[in-house]
Amino acid sequence: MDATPDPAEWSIVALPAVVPAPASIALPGGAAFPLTAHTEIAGDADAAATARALIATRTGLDLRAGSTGSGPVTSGSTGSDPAITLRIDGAGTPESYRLHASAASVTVIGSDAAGLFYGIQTLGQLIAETDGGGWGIPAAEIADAPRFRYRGVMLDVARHFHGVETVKALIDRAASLKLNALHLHLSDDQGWRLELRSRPLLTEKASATAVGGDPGGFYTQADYRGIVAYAAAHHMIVVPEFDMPGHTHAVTLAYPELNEQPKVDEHMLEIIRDYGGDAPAHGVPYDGMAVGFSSLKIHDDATYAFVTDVFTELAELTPGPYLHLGGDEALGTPPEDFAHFVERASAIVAATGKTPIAWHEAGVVGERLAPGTVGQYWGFRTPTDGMDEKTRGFVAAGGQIILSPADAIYLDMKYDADAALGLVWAGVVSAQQSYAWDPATVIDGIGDDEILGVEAPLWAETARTLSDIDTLAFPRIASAAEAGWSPAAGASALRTWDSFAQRVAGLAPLWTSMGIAFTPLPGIPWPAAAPAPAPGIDAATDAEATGAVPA
Ligand code: TNX
Repeated sequence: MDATPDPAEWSIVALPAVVPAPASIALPGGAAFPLTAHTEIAGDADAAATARALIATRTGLDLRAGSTGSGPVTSGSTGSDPAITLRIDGAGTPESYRLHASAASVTVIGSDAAGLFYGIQTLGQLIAETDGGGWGIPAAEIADAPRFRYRGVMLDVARHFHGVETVKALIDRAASLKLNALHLHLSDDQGWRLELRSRPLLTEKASATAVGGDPGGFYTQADYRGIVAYAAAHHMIVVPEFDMPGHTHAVTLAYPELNEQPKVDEHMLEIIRDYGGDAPAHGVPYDGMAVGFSSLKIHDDATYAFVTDVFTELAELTPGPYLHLGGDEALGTPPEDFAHFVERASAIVAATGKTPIAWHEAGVVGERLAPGTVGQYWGFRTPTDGMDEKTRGFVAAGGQIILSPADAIYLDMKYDADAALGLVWAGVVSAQQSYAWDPATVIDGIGDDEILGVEAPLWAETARTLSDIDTLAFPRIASAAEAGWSPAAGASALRTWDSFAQRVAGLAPLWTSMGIAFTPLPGIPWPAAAPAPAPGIDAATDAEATGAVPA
C-alpha cells in the first residue's frame, strides 16, 4: 500500500509567515493547495515569471516544465492539476491585492501591477512543507493594502561603496518585504559615487577611497540606469541623495574652491580618539568616521551653480519623483547660513520638477522651504533636542514626513553590544526594540495624514559586503516593513511582538533559500535547525553560520 497521502489531502501545521502583517487574513484550515512540478501558473505573464522564480527559489520546483500558463487565462486551471491564477483587475486602492487559496485553486488579484507583485510575495511566504512531504499553500483568504505610500530602505554607498550586484540583491530582499523605495546615499565626506557629465571631476578625483582606507568606487550612468530599471521591475523607485551643505568633504578633491576649510572641533577629536584615522584636510581624501566638519561655501554663486548642475543632471537620470538633498549634521555651517542654503537648495531641486526630500534639520526654515518638501526624521522614538519642532516645519511648508527613528530602525545600530558590526550612538537596538513603536505616535501633530511613510537607513561605516548588510538588516528590516505596510499597532491582532516574532521565524527557510545571511536574534522562535543566537559573531569571517538555517 502506498503510504503517501493523496496531495489533495495535504495540510500545513505551521502558522503562515506573512511579513509585513496583511490588513486582513482568514485561515479556514483543512487541506492545503498542493504545489507540485505540474502546478500551472496562468494569467499575467510578468507576474507569472515572478511567481515561477520565487517558487523555484523557495522549493526547487521548476514550474516552467509543466506549466501552460502564458496565455490570457483568467479563470484558473485548464488542465487536471490545480492552478495558480494571477491577474490585475484595476479595482481597489493602489498596491492592494486579494489572495484566495484552497485545495483546489489559488488566485491572486492585484489592483495594479504592484499589488499583484505584492500578492505574489505573500504567496511565496505562505509556501510551506506539508505533512504529506510535498510543498503546499495553506487555505487562506487575504485582502491586503499598505498603510503608507512610501516604504523605504536606505543604503549608504559613500562610507563604503557597494557595487551594482549588491544593490540588486538588496532590491530583491526589500521588495520581498513590500518595500517600494530604495534611497541611495550617493555622496558624503568619504566619496562621490555617481558619475555626472556636468561635473566629471567628482568621480574622477573623489571616488577612489572609503572609510578605513578601503577601496572606493562609483556608478557609471549606465550602472545607475541599470539599478533604476532593476528597481522598477521590483516596483521600487530609486531616491538618490547628494548630501549638502555638510558631508561634502569629497567635493574638495574635485572642486576645492567650493568648500570652506574643515572645522575640527572637540567632538571631531573625540571621534578620532575613539575610532582612529586622521583629521580631515582640504583636498585630501578623508577615510575616518567623523561627521559635521565640512561645508560648502554658502555665500558664493559658484556653490549654487554646482548645486544646480548636480541636481539637474540627477533629475534627468532619475524617473522617480524625489531627489534627496541631505541637510543633516551641518555642524560646520553657521545656523543662518544653513537656513539660507536649504531654502535655496530646496528651490533648486523643486525647479527640476522633482519633490525635494531633506533630513529633518532643514525643517528649521519652515515655510521658506520649497512647497511640498518632504522631511525625513532621524531622531529617537521619543524626540529630543527640538527635532520634533524642526520636523513639523516641513508640514508648515505643505510637505509630508518620512519616519526613520534611529533607536528603532537604523539598521546600522548594533543589535548586541558585542556584535562585530554596527555603531551604538542611538543605542544597542534589539529586534524587540526595532518593533516597539508606531509611526503615528512619534511626533506630536504628525499622524497618518502627515506621514508619507517609513524608511530604514543602513549607514555603511562598518558594512563592507552584502553579508554585512544582511547581518545588520535582517531581521530588523522586517520591523520597518511592518511599520510601513501593516495596520497600526492596536488595529490588528497580528500587530504584537509575539505574532511578529512567530511570523519572522517562519520566514527563516525562505530567507535562507534567498541567500540572506540573517542574524538569528534572540526572542524569535527560529526553527530548531537555526544556529543559536550569536551575539558578537564575526560576520565577515563567519557569514555562512549567521544565516545557515536549512529549509
Ligand atoms: C548619522 S542620522 C548620520 C550619518 C551617519 C549615521 C551613522 C543622519 C542623517 N546622519 O551621517 O552615517 O549617523 O549611524
